[in-house]
Amino acid sequence: MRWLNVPVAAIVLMLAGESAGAAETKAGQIIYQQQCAACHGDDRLGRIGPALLPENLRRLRKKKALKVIANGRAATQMPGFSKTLSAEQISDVADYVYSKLAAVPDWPMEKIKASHIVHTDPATLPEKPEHNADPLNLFTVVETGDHHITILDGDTFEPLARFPSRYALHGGAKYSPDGRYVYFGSRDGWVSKYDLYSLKLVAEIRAGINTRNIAVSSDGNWVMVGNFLPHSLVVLNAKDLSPFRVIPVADEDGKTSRVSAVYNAHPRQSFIVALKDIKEIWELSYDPEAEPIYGNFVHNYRKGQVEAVVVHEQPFGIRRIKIDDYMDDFFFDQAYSEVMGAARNAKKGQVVNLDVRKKVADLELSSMPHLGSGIIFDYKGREVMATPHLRENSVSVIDMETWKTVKRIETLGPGFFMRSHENTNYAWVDVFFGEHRDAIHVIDKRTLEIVKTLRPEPGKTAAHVEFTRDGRYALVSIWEKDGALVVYDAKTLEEVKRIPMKKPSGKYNVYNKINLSAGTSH
Ligand code: DHE
Repeated sequence: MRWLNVPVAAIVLMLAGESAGAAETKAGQIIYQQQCAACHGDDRLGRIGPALLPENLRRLRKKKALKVIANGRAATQMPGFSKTLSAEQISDVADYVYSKLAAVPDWPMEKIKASHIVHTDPATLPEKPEHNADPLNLFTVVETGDHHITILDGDTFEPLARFPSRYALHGGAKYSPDGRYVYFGSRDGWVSKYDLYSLKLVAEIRAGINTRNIAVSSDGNWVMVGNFLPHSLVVLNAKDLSPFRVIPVADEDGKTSRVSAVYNAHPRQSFIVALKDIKEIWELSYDPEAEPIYGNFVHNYRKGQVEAVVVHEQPFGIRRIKIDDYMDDFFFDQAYSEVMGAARNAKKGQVVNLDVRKKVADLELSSMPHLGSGIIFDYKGREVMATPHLRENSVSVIDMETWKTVKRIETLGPGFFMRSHENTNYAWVDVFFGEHRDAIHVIDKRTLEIVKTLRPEPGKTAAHVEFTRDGRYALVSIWEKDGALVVYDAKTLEEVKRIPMKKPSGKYNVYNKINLSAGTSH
């Protein structure tokens, strides 16, 4: 092993008594402090570069990380280190950044406040759109290939704007109720707000170290951020993203938990939160008329003790719903009174009624699908929910009254996303994994049969479909670094146009989202 400008005595001292693996991690730590800390932070929590923690790097295979350290990352400020570091040293740095921190890092209010950036004073924003496109038929396209966003005109399919995003956005882009603003969450905890009238970035803030997803309230006043690291929810003022409250996530015994996901339950005027490590679902109301919540607990997390029982004033008092099992994520019925969900590894799903606040049925779901993927539609006069599975070659169609599975539609492989629209008879589902990952099945909602399998670019992953506001066109991603959006006529299933994009992971139509189309995610 070669060393970089490090006194031998220091190394000997550091490595004394360490196992081989730990020694490499230590060696990596030293190189990290010299070469990487300036951009990624002394504590690995990120600075101008992203956070380098195993939780944040879960989507990046170690082999790929080695390549990035050696060769840099195109279109970013990440340089390559192959000329400065040996292969062994690069491997040591990778070992270090994939090693867990000794303690769950904190990200308190002061740090959140210090990260706040207002790019454009909200008071200076125009009253009308400064472009000629239909503001409700825009698509926000997240391009994870080079971490950019494209705003696409949904009538002409021409890009209106393209700008850099924070590193690794995940989850759907969320709109203000009038569709004017779009909000993004990154896995690194950054939340960004963009104005679709002036095509300008409004504000950004880092609300966590490793964030799960964000939700926007139906009154347009709040953004709720659910974090993996630290174990917290963070409420932001939607206007300029200034922080309003940090809510630690813990049960009555002080056991803390990661947030699996947070969603806005629009008719309830509340946020519903799924938790990964506590058997509870939380409801936090922002309804100004909501009753105060009694009997919540204040914890001293460091001591693991309950210190007081308090009344939580609204907004955002915590209403706890105890459940039988953990809930990794869930899906709402159209009325938002019931949620269907499951733990990732559970044998059965569960249906929980949010009004009676308990489980009301078991669900024939052997494992939870990738959420944000299910759709609702009418099948023979019954409301059904359909979703692909991450580990099974099928789409489950479930009756939302009896909670029984109506049909399992066999597919060519496990899928990630399913989409439809009120104005089409078809539902589209991708085959994200395996040799048929280039395939998209088109299912007839009236017969639950696959009527066509499209292969937009043979050999290249095809995924994530979203419709134009009128449902006439379906946009499919070619999920490759040099990928594309392929526009299909939703009736003839013929290709209409191809727009080059850098791994367009998801696309979100303003109208369909703000009108809560049953064919898409909200
Ligand atoms: Fe996602 C949405 C969870 C891996 C791309 N994903 C979501 C949501 C959740 C979730 C809870 C809904 C949040 C929302 O929209 O507000 N995703 C998970 C996982 O638990 C999982 C399996 C593992 C993980 O790493 O977290 C996972 N997701 C992925 C990917 O590997 C994908 C394909 C690529 C990526 O960017 O990481 C991916 N997830 C997406 C996308 C959405 C999403 C594009 C939004 C879908 C939509 O149309 O709304």
